[in-house]
Amino acid sequence: MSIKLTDLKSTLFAQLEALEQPRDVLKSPQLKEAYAAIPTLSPGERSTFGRDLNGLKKELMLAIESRETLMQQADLPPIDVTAPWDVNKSPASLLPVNSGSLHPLMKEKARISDIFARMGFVVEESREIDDQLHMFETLNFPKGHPARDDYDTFMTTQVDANGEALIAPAHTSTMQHRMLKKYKSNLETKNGSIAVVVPDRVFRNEDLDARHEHTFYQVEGIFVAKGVHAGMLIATLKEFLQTYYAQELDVRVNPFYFPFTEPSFEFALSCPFCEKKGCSVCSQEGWIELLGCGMIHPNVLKSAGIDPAEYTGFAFGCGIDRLVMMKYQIEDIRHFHGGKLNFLRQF
Ligand code: FA5
Repeated sequence: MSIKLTDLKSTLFAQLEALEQPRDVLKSPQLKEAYAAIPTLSPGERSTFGRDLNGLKKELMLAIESRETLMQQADLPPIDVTAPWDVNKSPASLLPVNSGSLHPLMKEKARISDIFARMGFVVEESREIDDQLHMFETLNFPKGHPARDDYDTFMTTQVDANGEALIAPAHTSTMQHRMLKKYKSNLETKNGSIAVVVPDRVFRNEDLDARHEHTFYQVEGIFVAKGVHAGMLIATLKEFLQTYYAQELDVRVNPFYFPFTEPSFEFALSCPFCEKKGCSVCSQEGWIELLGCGMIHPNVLKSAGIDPAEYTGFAFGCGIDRLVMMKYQIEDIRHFHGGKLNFLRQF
């Protein structure tokens, strides 16, 4: 018996390592030769050699399969250990990949900014922590003013240079003073004006319901020039709202009070959920308040160094969440931050 199985094994495993297709090792001439030798052996040798050769082939098959598995894995992308798993499946599998989308409020914020930009307004950002000087004092709310209570918000333990707690702004009007100062030099140019909108996030210590969130979005508008009057304010807002909703609207303008505007107004839109009959979304009023506005108070202009005898202006602060609720007939503002994919996927 001239074929030694230990030598054959080394030869076959060396061939396997070198081959691109592991299964081609089964066509090895040395293996064929070993099988061909079986009938030539004596009956005693035949059964031992045949059994050992079959054992060697089994080992070879296992080695082929493990090399094939390794080769397949080398083609796979690396495992992302942060990927989300669907643990409700057994065994757990990767969740299907759905490309995400912008949150509906962010999409609408971009649309709103776009409309105002086309109307000639500059778009600026607000901030998520501010001081009481900008939130109140420069807006004509002196210390202890009772209207401060309407803007109750979250406070930090950190204090500013005056020893006052920093706060999460309750309205985008916190940017008015900064914007008036930043764009004041525009007024000196011929037909110059300040025209700015600030769409951003605000925070309130609020009793939550279908219309009230603790974190929501507003868009602040500021326009200052010579000879600006309330008719311009109402026309600008109507133009914006009709462009946004792409239709004629049923709007109600009521006198209101804000310390930083005089006169002040409140704009409401007829409730799309009950056609003015009254329902839980509009608190049985038939109208939904969308925004507050008015002619900028002379003290606010003065504190930014603008002479109110020469310039007048209007300002408004509109709830973006409410605008979007009206547009898509969303009956509860809390859906926006509820994190439900079924809700978000509709947009
Ligand atoms: C203000 O915040 C004033 N800064 C608006 C303003 C700006 C007046 C400039 C004059 C000049 P008010 O608190 O009414 O006003 O809020 C304005 C709008 O924000 C409301 O009309 C409403 O649409 C929205 N809003 C107010 N509170 C909430 C809340 N908790 N959840 C959702 N939206 C709200």
